[in-house]
Order: sequence, then C-alpha cells, then structure tokens
Amino acid sequence: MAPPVYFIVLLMLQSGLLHGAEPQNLNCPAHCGVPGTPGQNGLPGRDGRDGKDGAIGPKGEKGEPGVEVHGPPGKAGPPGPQGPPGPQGIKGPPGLPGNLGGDITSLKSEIQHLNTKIAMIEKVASFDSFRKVGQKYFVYDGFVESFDKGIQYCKEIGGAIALPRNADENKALLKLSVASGLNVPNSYPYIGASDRDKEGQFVDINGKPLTFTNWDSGQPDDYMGAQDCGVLRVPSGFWDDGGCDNTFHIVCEIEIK
Ligand SMILES: [Ca+2]
Repeated sequence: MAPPVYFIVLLMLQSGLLHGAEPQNLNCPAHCGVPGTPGQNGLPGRDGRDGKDGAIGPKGEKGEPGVEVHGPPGKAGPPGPQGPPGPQGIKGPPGLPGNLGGDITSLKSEIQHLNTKIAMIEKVASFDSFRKVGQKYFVYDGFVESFDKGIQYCKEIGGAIALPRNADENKALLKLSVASGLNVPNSYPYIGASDRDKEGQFVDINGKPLTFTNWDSGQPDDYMGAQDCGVLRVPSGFWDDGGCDNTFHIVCEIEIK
C-alpha cells in the first residue's frame, strides 16, 4: 500500500526539496512561528518626475471673429520727398472772346469816370446856389472878394471864375444871380474877362480871346481909366467893365463832363 500524498509532501518539505532557491532564515529554527500581523502603511512617497510629452491633441474649434478696435491716430510723420511731376491735365474750356476783356477795361474806366462825376456833382450840390447849363454848373456860396481873389477861390474849388460862353450860359448865370439876391446896386457878380494886359482887348483868365460877349450899350468904357474887369449887370444880364479891386460877388463855374 502506497503512502498517502500528504505524507510525501511533508517529507519533501522537511528535506528541503520544496524550498527551491528561496533563502532560508538561518536564524529561524526549523519550525518558525505563526507570521505576525502586517505593519501599517508608510508615508506617501515623493512625487514622481514629469512624464514624457503626450501625443498632440485634436485641433480645437474655430474661435469667434474678433472686434476691430482702432487706436488713436499716431503723430504725423515727416513730409515725404517731392514726387515726380504729374501728367498733363485735361484741356480747359475755351476762354472768353478777346474783345470782352477790352469791354471790361472800358467798363472799369466808365465806372471810374462816373465816380469822379458823382463826386463833383456832390461838391456842386454843397453850394448855397447852383445852376446847370449844358455840362457847366454855376455855383455861388456868398463869397465876396476882388477879381484876383475870386480867380484863386474858384481855382481852389476845382473850377474857374464864371464866364458865359454863349447866350444860354449868360441866361443861366443871370438866373442864379437873381435867385441869389445879387441885384444889389453897385454890387455885381464878376465875370472872368479882363483887359488889364491890353486896354480895350478883353480876354479870358487864360489870355484867350472871348468867343461870346454881351456888353451893355456904351460898355466897356473903362470909366475913369480904372475899369478893366468884367461884371454882369443884374437883372439886365448885360456886361459892364468895373474895377478889378472892388469886392464883388464871386460866382464860379464847374464843368462836369
Ligand atoms: Ca464900365
């Protein structure tokens, strides 16, 4: 009868056949006691080192479009270099007819002339009395003086001492004289005619012969040898010669063309 199996195993354990390569505790006697209870877990060990990079992940979704925000403009930079000349421009419209330029020049001249004329008429209108005949105005402002001072006065106002050149002007001068109350006995308005240079030969203040006269009967008579300057009798309208140093009314004439 064969021995039981457990008995064979027990024999092998006792002979060390079943110990294999496991080292034996030399201090442990052949029959070690029952193993003790397991010890408590030790403290966690330190963190391990970083692992290797993982594989590249999948591509993310496309983000929302950003909002455009303009920052404040920067400072102007320095001017750049001058560029090359541009191309020739398109042809302009035709100019005004040549004679129009001349017309404008003529208009400007006319305006200037009118302005001068207006200024002179305003001057005439500033006198106490004035009367127009043709292009001539007789003006009177109450000035009473000698013949020579009368010539100077009328020159200073831009005219000349009154001298009718025709019947109409003589009539106009008379009307102004009457209207101005110059019909005072022995007081007349002077007229710009004199024979001081050559007795009996009356000329105007520029020495030119008279083209019109209206002498009264028997005049000029150079009475007492002391009458060399012309005067207008008022209200007859005839001429006489009188003293040049008398203080008579000074009527001036201003021509406005
Ligand atoms: Ca006389």
